[in-house]
Amino acid sequence: VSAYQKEIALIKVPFGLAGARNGAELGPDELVTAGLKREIASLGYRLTREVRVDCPVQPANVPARRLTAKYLNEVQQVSEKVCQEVSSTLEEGAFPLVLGGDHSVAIGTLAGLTAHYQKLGVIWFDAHADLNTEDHSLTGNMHGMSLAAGLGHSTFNLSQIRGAGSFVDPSKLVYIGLRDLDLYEKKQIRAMGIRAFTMHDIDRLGMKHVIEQAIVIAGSGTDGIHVSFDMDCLDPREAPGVGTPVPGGLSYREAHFAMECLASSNHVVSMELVEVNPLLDQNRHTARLGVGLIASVLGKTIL
Ligand code: Z70
Ligand code: MN
Ligand code: MN
Ligand code: MN
Repeated sequence: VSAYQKEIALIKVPFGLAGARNGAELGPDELVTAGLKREIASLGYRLTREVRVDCPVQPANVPARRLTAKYLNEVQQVSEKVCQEVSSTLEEGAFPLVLGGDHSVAIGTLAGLTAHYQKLGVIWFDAHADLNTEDHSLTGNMHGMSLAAGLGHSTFNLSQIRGAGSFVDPSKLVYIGLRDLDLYEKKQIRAMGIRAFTMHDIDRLGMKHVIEQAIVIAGSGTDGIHVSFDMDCLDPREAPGVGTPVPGGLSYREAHFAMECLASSNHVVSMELVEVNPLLDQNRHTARLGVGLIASVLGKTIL
């Protein structure tokens, strides 16, 4: 975040229909209750916009047949609204902070960001690659398809969202924290040559090297870096309140250090934090970690 940019918009997206289970729709309120707005204010930001995107909730009758992309219409509706809010925020010169919701909210965020930035860098913190298409997904859950939509691989993609810009450039995309990939996703990462720092790479190289490389890849020759942070990148022993916990994840310290490095890079232009699930959490612990990570990206330092 650049020092002069001290205006921020809070875009809450209580949408959970594209996730693996109920509860992600409660994420935005949980993060606010955990003290997010206090942190933002004490860092000296002016909250210029605070919106709660109107999101469809679980209909009475759940789709019976197995769909290739469940709740596609709902995801499309939400994506358009998020796109609009992110676009307006950027037009006003403020920093968009998007709170999920499941990770399908990233489709709208990317749509709004690409409308404003010609060359967007993206760092995607996640246990998962979210690269499935409607034809390849084994679950039909669209939170596992958000980057495929951003890159233009899936049938439902950014080009179907009113106001969206062009697709994300795969050479400016970096993954951090991967450890649970479907076969198709592995093939895609290799075929597209996407820079992916898996948990293996973090163990081998250390987070310092990994985040420095990620900032170079996503930050040089781009208009800025979007941080898309899926809370399931963290180890579930520390962050149990997520829809799809996968063992062997990032420690809070590693993730927190990465956020501090991102802040001092001055390249971050937006952030979203998704997949906080209060129903699976203990004592709001996961949301509190989320607030700490956001505060660090926004410039909070220990000393
Ligand atoms: C799996 C799928 C996923 C998040 C789980 C899981 C995807 N690859 N994404 N949790 N955030 O269903 O496509
Ligand atoms: Mn994800
Ligand atoms: Mn994930
Ligand atoms: Mn630079």
